[in-house]
Amino acid sequence: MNYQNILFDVDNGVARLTLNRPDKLNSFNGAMHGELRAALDTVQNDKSIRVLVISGAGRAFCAGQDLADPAMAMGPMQPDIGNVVEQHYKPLILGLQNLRVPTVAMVNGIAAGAGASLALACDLVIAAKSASFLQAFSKIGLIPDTGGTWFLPQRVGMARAMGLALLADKLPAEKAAEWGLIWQVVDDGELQAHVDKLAAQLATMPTKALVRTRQAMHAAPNHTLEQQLSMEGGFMRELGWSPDFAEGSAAFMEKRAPKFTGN
Ligand code: T3D
Repeated sequence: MNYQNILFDVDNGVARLTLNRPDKLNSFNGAMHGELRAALDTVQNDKSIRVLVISGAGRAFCAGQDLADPAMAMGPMQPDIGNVVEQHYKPLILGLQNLRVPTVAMVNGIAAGAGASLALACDLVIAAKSASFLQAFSKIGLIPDTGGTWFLPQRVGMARAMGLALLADKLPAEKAAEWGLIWQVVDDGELQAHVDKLAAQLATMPTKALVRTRQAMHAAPNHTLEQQLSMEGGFMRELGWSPDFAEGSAAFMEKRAPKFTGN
Protein backbone atom coordinates (compact mmCIF):
# COMPACT_ATOMS: atom_id res chain seq x y z
CA MET A 1 0.00 0.00 0.00
CA ASN A 2 1.17 3.51 -0.77
CA TYR A 3 0.88 5.23 2.62
CA GLN A 4 0.26 9.00 2.76
CA ASN A 5 -0.58 9.50 6.45
CA ILE A 6 1.65 6.98 8.16
CA LEU A 7 5.12 5.54 7.64
CA PHE A 8 5.45 1.78 7.89
CA ASP A 9 8.48 -0.42 7.59
CA VAL A 10 9.65 -3.81 8.76
CA ASP A 11 13.21 -4.66 9.65
CA ASN A 12 14.59 -7.67 11.49
CA GLY A 13 11.22 -8.70 12.89
CA VAL A 14 10.38 -5.15 14.07
CA ALA A 15 7.47 -3.32 12.40
CA ARG A 16 7.62 0.45 12.87
CA LEU A 17 4.45 2.46 12.35
CA THR A 18 4.82 6.24 12.51
CA LEU A 19 1.77 8.51 12.45
CA ASN A 20 2.82 11.05 9.86
CA ARG A 21 0.82 14.27 9.83
CA PRO A 22 3.26 16.34 11.89
CA ASP A 23 1.76 19.73 10.97
CA LYS A 24 -1.54 18.54 12.49
CA LEU A 25 0.22 16.85 15.40
CA ASN A 26 -0.50 13.46 13.78
CA SER A 27 -4.23 13.73 14.46
CA PHE A 28 -6.40 10.98 12.97
CA ASN A 29 -8.41 11.54 9.82
CA GLY A 30 -10.40 9.04 7.77
CA ALA A 31 -7.52 8.31 5.41
CA MET A 32 -5.12 7.66 8.28
CA HIS A 33 -7.59 5.19 9.79
CA GLY A 34 -7.67 3.27 6.50
CA GLU A 35 -3.89 3.13 6.42
CA LEU A 36 -3.71 2.03 10.06
CA ARG A 37 -6.07 -0.83 9.27
CA ALA A 38 -3.92 -1.90 6.33
CA ALA A 39 -0.73 -1.74 8.42
CA LEU A 40 -2.26 -3.77 11.26
CA ASP A 41 -3.42 -6.36 8.70
CA THR A 42 0.15 -6.62 7.46
CA VAL A 43 1.44 -7.12 10.99
CA GLN A 44 -1.20 -9.78 11.60
CA ASN A 45 -0.39 -11.68 8.42
CA ASP A 46 3.39 -11.33 8.06
CA LYS A 47 4.79 -14.04 10.30
CA SER A 48 8.29 -12.54 10.13
CA ILE A 49 7.04 -9.64 12.30
CA ARG A 50 7.58 -10.21 16.03
CA VAL A 51 6.85 -6.76 17.50
CA LEU A 52 5.09 -3.52 16.52
CA VAL A 53 6.34 -0.07 17.57
CA ILE A 54 3.99 2.93 17.15
CA SER A 55 5.27 6.51 17.28
CA GLY A 56 4.56 9.95 15.84
CA ALA A 57 6.49 12.13 13.39
CA GLY A 58 7.67 15.55 14.55
CA ARG A 59 6.99 17.02 17.99
CA ALA A 60 3.81 15.10 18.89
CA PHE A 61 2.76 11.49 19.31
CA CYS A 62 -0.87 12.11 18.33
CA ALA A 63 -3.43 14.84 19.07
CA GLY A 64 -6.45 12.53 18.74
CA GLN A 65 -9.21 13.00 16.23
CA ASP A 66 -8.57 15.67 13.58
CA LEU A 67 -11.27 18.10 14.58
CA ALA A 68 -11.24 19.62 11.08
CA ASP A 69 -11.96 16.26 9.42
CA PRO A 70 -15.26 16.33 7.49
CA ALA A 71 -16.53 13.43 9.61
CA MET A 72 -16.50 15.80 12.60
CA ALA A 73 -17.47 19.01 10.84
CA MET A 74 -20.48 20.77 12.24
CA GLY A 75 -22.80 21.74 9.40
CA PRO A 76 -26.49 21.69 8.70
CA MET A 77 -26.36 17.96 9.50
CA GLN A 78 -25.01 17.06 12.96
CA PRO A 79 -22.18 14.53 12.53
CA ASP A 80 -22.72 11.03 13.93
CA ILE A 81 -19.42 10.68 15.75
CA GLY A 82 -20.65 7.50 17.43
CA ASN A 83 -20.48 6.06 13.95
CA VAL A 84 -16.86 7.20 13.58
CA VAL A 85 -16.06 5.48 16.87
CA GLU A 86 -17.73 2.26 15.70
CA GLN A 87 -16.15 2.34 12.25
CA HIS A 88 -12.63 3.47 13.08
CA TYR A 89 -11.61 3.70 16.73
CA LYS A 90 -13.21 0.50 17.99
CA PRO A 91 -11.60 -1.70 15.29
CA LEU A 92 -8.28 0.09 15.82
CA ILE A 93 -8.17 -0.70 19.53
CA LEU A 94 -9.54 -4.22 19.15
CA GLY A 95 -7.05 -4.79 16.33
CA LEU A 96 -4.20 -3.85 18.65
CA GLN A 97 -5.54 -5.93 21.51
CA ASN A 98 -5.89 -8.97 19.26
CA LEU A 99 -2.60 -8.52 17.45
CA ARG A 100 -0.42 -11.63 17.33
CA VAL A 101 2.67 -9.70 18.40
CA PRO A 102 3.51 -7.44 21.37
CA THR A 103 3.08 -3.71 20.87
CA VAL A 104 5.12 -0.74 22.08
CA ALA A 105 4.05 2.92 22.04
CA MET A 106 7.05 5.22 21.73
CA VAL A 107 5.50 8.46 22.94
CA ASN A 108 7.77 11.14 21.55
CA GLY A 109 5.56 14.14 22.44
CA ILE A 110 2.04 15.00 23.47
CA ALA A 111 -0.53 12.21 23.33
CA ALA A 112 -3.99 13.82 23.47
CA GLY A 113 -7.55 12.52 23.18
CA ALA A 114 -7.73 9.33 21.17
CA GLY A 115 -3.96 9.66 20.73
CA ALA A 116 -3.50 9.04 24.46
CA SER A 117 -5.86 6.07 24.25
CA LEU A 118 -3.90 4.68 21.30
CA ALA A 119 -0.73 4.73 23.39
CA LEU A 120 -2.48 3.11 26.35
CA ALA A 121 -3.78 0.32 24.10
CA CYS A 122 -0.19 -0.80 23.50
CA ASP A 123 1.41 -3.40 25.75
CA LEU A 124 4.33 -1.20 26.77
CA VAL A 125 4.34 2.59 26.76
CA ILE A 126 7.71 4.34 26.79
CA ALA A 127 7.65 8.14 26.79
CA ALA A 128 10.17 10.89 26.33
CA LYS A 129 10.65 13.06 29.42
CA SER A 130 9.13 16.05 27.60
CA ALA A 131 6.02 14.11 26.50
CA SER A 132 2.65 14.42 28.19
CA PHE A 133 -0.77 12.78 28.22
CA LEU A 134 -3.94 14.81 27.87
CA GLN A 135 -7.52 13.61 28.19
CA ALA A 136 -8.64 16.47 25.98
CA PHE A 137 -12.20 15.23 25.56
CA SER A 138 -14.02 17.19 28.27
CA LYS A 139 -12.67 20.42 26.78
CA ILE A 140 -14.77 19.79 23.68
CA GLY A 141 -17.78 18.14 25.30
CA LEU A 142 -16.90 14.47 24.74
CA ILE A 143 -15.85 11.52 26.88
CA PRO A 144 -12.54 9.62 26.84
CA ASP A 145 -13.14 7.18 24.01
CA THR A 146 -10.97 4.74 22.11
CA GLY A 147 -10.82 2.70 25.33
CA GLY A 148 -9.92 5.65 27.56
CA THR A 149 -12.62 4.92 30.15
CA TRP A 150 -11.39 1.31 30.26
CA PHE A 151 -7.63 1.85 30.37
CA LEU A 152 -7.47 4.85 32.70
CA PRO A 153 -9.16 3.51 35.86
CA GLN A 154 -7.44 0.15 35.46
CA ARG A 155 -4.01 1.76 35.33
CA VAL A 156 -4.23 4.62 37.79
CA GLY A 157 -7.35 3.93 39.90
CA MET A 158 -10.70 5.69 39.83
CA ALA A 159 -9.74 8.89 41.67
CA ARG A 160 -6.88 9.75 39.33
CA ALA A 161 -8.75 8.56 36.24
CA MET A 162 -11.68 10.84 37.11
CA GLY A 163 -9.40 13.80 37.78
CA LEU A 164 -7.59 13.34 34.48
CA ALA A 165 -10.79 12.84 32.49
CA LEU A 166 -12.92 15.58 34.03
CA LEU A 167 -10.29 18.30 34.35
CA ALA A 168 -8.26 17.55 31.21
CA ASP A 169 -4.97 18.73 32.70
CA LYS A 170 -1.79 17.65 30.93
CA LEU A 171 -0.09 14.78 32.77
CA PRO A 172 3.68 15.00 32.33
CA ALA A 173 5.38 11.75 31.32
CA GLU A 174 7.31 11.41 34.57
CA LYS A 175 4.14 11.65 36.63
CA ALA A 176 2.40 9.22 34.24
CA ALA A 177 5.13 6.68 34.99
CA GLU A 178 5.00 7.43 38.74
CA TRP A 179 1.22 6.82 38.68
CA GLY A 180 1.54 3.56 36.75
CA LEU A 181 -0.16 4.85 33.60
CA ILE A 182 2.88 3.97 31.49
CA TRP A 183 5.90 1.70 31.80
CA GLN A 184 8.91 4.02 31.46
CA VAL A 185 10.20 7.52 30.85
CA VAL A 186 13.58 8.18 29.27
CA ASP A 187 15.50 11.31 28.32
CA ASP A 188 14.33 12.73 25.01
CA GLY A 189 17.68 12.15 23.30
CA GLU A 190 17.69 8.49 24.36
CA LEU A 191 14.12 7.58 23.41
CA GLN A 192 14.76 6.19 19.94
CA ALA A 193 17.81 4.11 20.91
CA HIS A 194 16.08 2.84 24.05
CA VAL A 195 12.98 1.72 22.14
CA ASP A 196 15.06 0.22 19.32
CA LYS A 197 16.87 -1.91 21.87
CA LEU A 198 13.65 -2.92 23.58
CA ALA A 199 12.00 -3.80 20.25
CA ALA A 200 14.99 -5.90 19.22
CA GLN A 201 14.72 -7.74 22.54
CA LEU A 202 10.97 -8.34 22.16
CA ALA A 203 11.53 -9.59 18.59
CA THR A 204 13.63 -12.47 19.92
CA MET A 205 11.26 -13.48 22.72
CA PRO A 206 8.55 -16.20 22.70
CA THR A 207 5.88 -14.15 20.91
CA LYS A 208 2.91 -16.40 21.67
CA ALA A 209 3.64 -16.37 25.39
CA LEU A 210 3.84 -12.56 25.40
CA VAL A 211 0.51 -12.26 23.62
CA ARG A 212 -1.22 -14.82 25.85
CA THR A 213 0.10 -12.84 28.82
CA ARG A 214 -1.59 -9.71 27.45
CA GLN A 215 -4.85 -11.60 26.93
CA ALA A 216 -4.83 -13.10 30.41
CA MET A 217 -4.01 -9.76 32.07
CA HIS A 218 -6.82 -7.97 30.25
CA ALA A 219 -9.34 -10.72 30.95
CA ALA A 220 -8.61 -10.77 34.69
CA PRO A 221 -10.83 -7.86 35.84
CA ASN A 222 -13.92 -9.60 34.44
CA HIS A 223 -13.07 -13.04 35.80
CA THR A 224 -13.43 -14.74 39.14
CA LEU A 225 -10.18 -16.21 40.44
CA GLU A 226 -11.44 -19.63 39.41
CA GLN A 227 -12.18 -18.46 35.85
CA GLN A 228 -8.76 -16.81 35.66
CA LEU A 229 -7.01 -19.96 36.88
CA SER A 230 -8.85 -21.91 34.17
CA MET A 231 -7.80 -19.40 31.52
CA GLU A 232 -4.19 -19.62 32.68
CA GLY A 233 -4.42 -23.41 32.56
CA GLY A 234 -5.71 -23.32 28.98
CA PHE A 235 -2.97 -20.97 27.84
CA MET A 236 -0.30 -22.99 29.68
CA ARG A 237 -1.54 -26.17 28.00
CA GLU A 238 -1.32 -24.55 24.57
CA LEU A 239 2.09 -22.99 25.25
CA GLY A 240 3.38 -26.21 26.78
CA TRP A 241 3.00 -27.81 23.35
CA SER A 242 4.71 -24.92 21.54
CA PRO A 243 8.13 -25.09 19.90
CA ASP A 244 9.20 -21.99 21.83
CA PHE A 245 8.54 -23.68 25.18
CA ALA A 246 10.50 -26.73 24.00
CA GLU A 247 13.35 -24.44 23.01
CA GLY A 248 13.18 -22.31 26.18
CA SER A 249 13.22 -25.25 28.53
CA ALA A 250 15.94 -27.09 26.53
CA ALA A 251 18.09 -23.96 26.48
CA PHE A 252 17.71 -23.61 30.25
CA MET A 253 18.76 -27.20 30.87
CA GLU A 254 21.68 -26.89 28.45
CA LYS A 255 22.75 -23.57 29.99
CA ARG A 256 22.65 -21.69 26.67
CA ALA A 257 20.70 -18.73 25.28
CA PRO A 258 17.35 -19.76 23.74
CA LYS A 259 16.57 -19.15 20.08
CA PHE A 260 12.85 -18.47 19.98
CA THR A 261 11.04 -18.46 16.64
CA GLY A 262 7.71 -17.04 17.78
CA ASN A 263 6.00 -20.42 17.27
O1 T3D B 1 -14.57 11.48 15.57
C1 T3D B 1 -15.00 10.89 16.57
O2 T3D B 1 -15.55 9.81 16.56
C2 T3D B 1 -14.76 11.46 17.86
C3 T3D B 1 -13.52 10.94 18.39
C4 T3D B 1 -12.86 11.71 19.22
C5 T3D B 1 -11.61 11.26 19.75
C6 T3D B 1 -10.76 12.43 20.13
O3 T3D B 1 -9.58 12.30 20.04
S1 T3D B 1 -11.52 13.85 20.69
C7 T3D B 1 -10.11 14.84 21.15
C8 T3D B 1 -9.54 15.54 19.95
N1 T3D B 1 -8.30 16.17 20.26
C9 T3D B 1 -8.23 17.33 20.92
O4 T3D B 1 -9.21 17.90 21.34
C10 T3D B 1 -6.85 17.95 21.07
C11 T3D B 1 -6.78 19.23 20.29
N2 T3D B 1 -5.44 19.76 20.33
C12 T3D B 1 -4.95 20.43 21.37
O5 T3D B 1 -5.58 20.58 22.41
C13 T3D B 1 -3.59 21.00 21.22
O6 T3D B 1 -3.28 21.08 19.85
C14 T3D B 1 -2.50 20.17 21.93
C15 T3D B 1 -2.66 20.33 23.46
C16 T3D B 1 -2.57 18.69 21.55
C17 T3D B 1 -1.10 20.71 21.53
O7 T3D B 1 -1.07 22.10 21.75
P1 T3D B 1 0.10 22.96 21.09
O8 T3D B 1 -0.07 24.35 21.61
O9 T3D B 1 1.39 22.29 21.36
O10 T3D B 1 -0.14 22.89 19.51
P2 T3D B 1 -1.26 23.68 18.66
O11 T3D B 1 -0.72 24.98 18.24
O12 T3D B 1 -2.55 23.66 19.38
O13 T3D B 1 -1.40 22.70 17.39
C18 T3D B 1 -0.48 22.74 16.31
C19 T3D B 1 -1.26 22.55 15.04
O14 T3D B 1 -1.90 21.27 15.08
C20 T3D B 1 -2.36 23.58 14.89
O15 T3D B 1 -2.54 23.81 13.52
P3 T3D B 1 -2.11 25.24 12.88
O16 T3D B 1 -2.85 26.29 13.62
O17 T3D B 1 -0.62 25.32 13.09
O18 T3D B 1 -2.50 25.12 11.43
C21 T3D B 1 -3.56 22.86 15.43
O19 T3D B 1 -4.78 23.35 14.94
C22 T3D B 1 -3.31 21.46 14.90
N3 T3D B 1 -4.01 20.46 15.71
C23 T3D B 1 -3.70 20.04 16.94
N4 T3D B 1 -4.57 19.13 17.34
C24 T3D B 1 -5.45 18.99 16.35
C25 T3D B 1 -5.10 19.83 15.29
N5 T3D B 1 -5.80 19.91 14.17
C26 T3D B 1 -6.89 19.13 14.08
N6 T3D B 1 -7.29 18.30 15.05
C27 T3D B 1 -6.60 18.20 16.19
N7 T3D B 1 -7.00 17.33 17.14
